[in-house]
Amino acid sequence: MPDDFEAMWSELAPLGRSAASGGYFRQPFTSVESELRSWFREQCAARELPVEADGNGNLLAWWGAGSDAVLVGSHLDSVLDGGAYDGPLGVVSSLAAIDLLRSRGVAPRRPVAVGAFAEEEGSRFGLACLGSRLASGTTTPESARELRDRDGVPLLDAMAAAGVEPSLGRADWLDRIGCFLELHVEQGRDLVDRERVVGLATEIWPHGRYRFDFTGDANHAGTTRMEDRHDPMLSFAMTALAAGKQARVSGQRATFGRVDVAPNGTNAIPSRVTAWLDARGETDESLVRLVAEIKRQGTERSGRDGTRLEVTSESVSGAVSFDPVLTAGVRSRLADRWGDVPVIPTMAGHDAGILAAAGVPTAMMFVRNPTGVSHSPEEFAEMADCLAGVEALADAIEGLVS
Ligand code: HGY
Ligand code: MN
Ligand code: MN
Repeated sequence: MPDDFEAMWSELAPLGRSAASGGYFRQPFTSVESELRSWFREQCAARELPVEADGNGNLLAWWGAGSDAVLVGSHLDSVLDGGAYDGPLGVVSSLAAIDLLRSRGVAPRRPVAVGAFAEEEGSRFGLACLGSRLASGTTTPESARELRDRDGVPLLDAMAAAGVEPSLGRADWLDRIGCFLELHVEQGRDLVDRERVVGLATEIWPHGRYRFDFTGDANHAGTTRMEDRHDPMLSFAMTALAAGKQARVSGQRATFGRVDVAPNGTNAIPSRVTAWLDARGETDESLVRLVAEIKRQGTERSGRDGTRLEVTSESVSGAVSFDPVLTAGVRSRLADRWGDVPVIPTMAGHDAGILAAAGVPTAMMFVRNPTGVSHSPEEFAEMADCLAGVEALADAIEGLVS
């Protein structure tokens, strides 16, 4: 008898959990992530689901073989100090949904695949959805080979060290996928405000990551007169304030969540501040406008500070609309048990967005999160809601394979 949802969830609970914060550090190709991958393989073995590794770090477990498969699943990695649910909820729910379908006696007419995608958060190599980008050909192997983590470890070395045999590039499993349905914890309070347990997604907002390099002149913190300084920290600080204000007034999102300061000493004016902007906009045009305005204000301030600013787009993902036919089909399938399921946009990126942009008919299902918090230890879903999500996912899959 394979483990049920609650048993699987409690097995995962200690893996990568920080005793200090209660949050998770499940960075790709680390020893803890290897444990997660082994756990996934063991669970699939217990269900007699053969697992395929694609050389990009992604794992796919197959219930049935052939083409036109219904792909479900999500990712096992987390942001730095993240929650337990973002990612693993979709993977664990998919395995539990297969158990439920088997107990219902469903004999699928199409294969069902459960995916566990690599480096969805971009928390180690900086590029979100790295596994699905490589598998879909959205990112080239050549550019991925250039990726390094914060300690300078190249992606391929990290993969090899984790026992993942790298063979980067478009995956042939993509040609065997008919559609993708990713279940995810909600990362806002839409469902809780509506008192609904499950929802579906309409679209993903365009979003991107931009590196802001501010350079100035290192000097003594005591002996350098204030008017003689070229302090890149001041240029950055003003740019961060401008980003917050611009996003607020235009109804978009802008966040500087990561900063690297050189030489990072208390008694020296920094020579360089590198900060990463995560920006998201309602449309492709509004995202471009937002980033351009932040850059303009940062450049203007740098001019006044006698510092220099260089902005590099590290990744930009355009607007994604989920497949309306697939979404409507899932919605009508869910209507019997779940009523009129809300369909809501999301400002978060997902592997579902990458595969949708690559032409795979894709839909997303959300499970209520009472805190509305995500990318933080506070992220949460009630066990009863998780189990309801499993049932809804099983209902949706059953509709697609019957
Ligand atoms: O950052 C994101 O939007 C996603 O959660 N990976
Ligand atoms: Mn996330
Ligand atoms: Mn996620």
